[in-house]
Amino acid sequence: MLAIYPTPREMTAGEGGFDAAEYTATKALDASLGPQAYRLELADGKVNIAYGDDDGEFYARQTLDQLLAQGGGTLPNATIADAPAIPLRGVVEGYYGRPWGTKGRCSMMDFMGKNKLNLFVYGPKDDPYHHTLWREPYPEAQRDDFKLLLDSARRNHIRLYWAIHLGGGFDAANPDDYASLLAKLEDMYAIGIRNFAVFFDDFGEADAAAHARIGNFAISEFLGRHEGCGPLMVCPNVYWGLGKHQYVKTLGEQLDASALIVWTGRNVCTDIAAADTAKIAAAYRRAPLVWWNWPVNDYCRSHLLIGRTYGLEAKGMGAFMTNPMENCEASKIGVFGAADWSWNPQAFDSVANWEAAFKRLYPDPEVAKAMRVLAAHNSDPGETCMGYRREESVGEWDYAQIAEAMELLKRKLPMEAPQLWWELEGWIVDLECLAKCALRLEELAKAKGEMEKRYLEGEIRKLLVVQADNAERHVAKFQAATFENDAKLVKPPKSATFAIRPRVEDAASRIKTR
Ligand code: LTM
Repeated sequence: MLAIYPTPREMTAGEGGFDAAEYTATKALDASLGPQAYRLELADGKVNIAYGDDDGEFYARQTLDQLLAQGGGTLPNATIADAPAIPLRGVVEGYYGRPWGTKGRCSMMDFMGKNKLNLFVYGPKDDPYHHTLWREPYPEAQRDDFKLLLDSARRNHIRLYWAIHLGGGFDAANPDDYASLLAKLEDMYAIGIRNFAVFFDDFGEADAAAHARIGNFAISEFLGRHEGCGPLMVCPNVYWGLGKHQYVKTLGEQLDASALIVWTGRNVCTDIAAADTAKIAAAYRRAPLVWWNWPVNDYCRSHLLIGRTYGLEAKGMGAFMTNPMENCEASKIGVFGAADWSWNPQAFDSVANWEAAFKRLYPDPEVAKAMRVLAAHNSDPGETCMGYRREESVGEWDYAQIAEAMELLKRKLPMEAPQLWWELEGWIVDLECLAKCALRLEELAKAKGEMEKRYLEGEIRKLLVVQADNAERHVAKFQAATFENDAKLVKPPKSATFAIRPRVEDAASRIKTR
């Protein structure tokens, strides 16, 4: 069975295959295929690649690499005709919290390239030069970092947008602020940025006329006067809802038609329904750029969100991007889902995609299996002001198997995936403690003798101490790795909050107080 991700639009596999070490390849541009499209024909020792443009050629290579990687030395006889359903699709680093850093971003862009995502929006809320210090140029070291990002984006056929956050910090009546805006855009252009976004979310007043004026100014006075710039992206101040808000209507009317306008859905964190998209498109007077607030966890920072991707309808979207967690490596599970879904929503199989994510991301099968166990119990944001819930701890589970899986991750991740271990240690140890507590509680329920009961209660108390120490260590580690303002918001890790944790906590609290 061929397993290509993202799932190709058309794929026919014939009988048999041929030696992958000895094939001859031809490559030809065929503009009739259209942008980002490609056609791969593999038959009897020959590989023919036709591509609609450079992106299509790049995507054909990604598919061929996957075929080579999984064929065990053989390439199948097969034909693949492929192109994305959503032309612009990717990731927005747009959360509150510890920014990913250049290494994380470059690693994410390599992953995105392999998975045929072509949009990366740089807008971490806690980068001061993006937001509070928007007037200031980046210090030298960070300017060099942008050059690395641009290289990575180029290699991976990704459009890198740099966003400036002007909400609450721009006086639309002050000519000096327009001059400062031009100076900052000019400076970022000199670094090599060609795609610009202006954000107004969460800060400042909902003044649509002012926001349209600022956007139109950036378009006419900057983008229109500089070579090679892509369309302006605007994140409004009211960026959710069904288009009834006067701010949204005015922005739709007054912002230049070339601009992309962000929308998060009927709520800030929500599934995306086509009927809702149609409503906002009418108000925006254009198809929205969907900013999907999943798997971002900045509003529920005790939670790790590595569940499956579901709840999306593509119809009417102009473009799509997922807003991930501050945990860059762990977010790749969600990004893998977003990539597959946005390339071919019709064929998207949410469960199969999620299962495949572990195999693709973690080459050690034992680690892949254990990560699947961790993910089964870490996907629901819990009760929050956003009201967004996700399935968690579905079906039956086995506490011994959970504890064993977490022990395996503790043993293997520090060597095999140190960055992932750095991010996840807190949740792994927490789930291990919960599972071990649950096992002890089961034993306690069956225990007859007083001695045995006291012993088991003691063991549970010890586990609760390990769990509390783990939480403290996690908070200290995350606080040390972020900015002062953000450090106050770091929360202890909590695994399995939907089903397992409440049961264990309830029973354990009775023991604790005895
Ligand atoms: O969603 C948008 C447009 N803005 C912010 C994000 O920065 C934040 O990550 C998410 C989730 O909390 N919510 C927002 O309102």
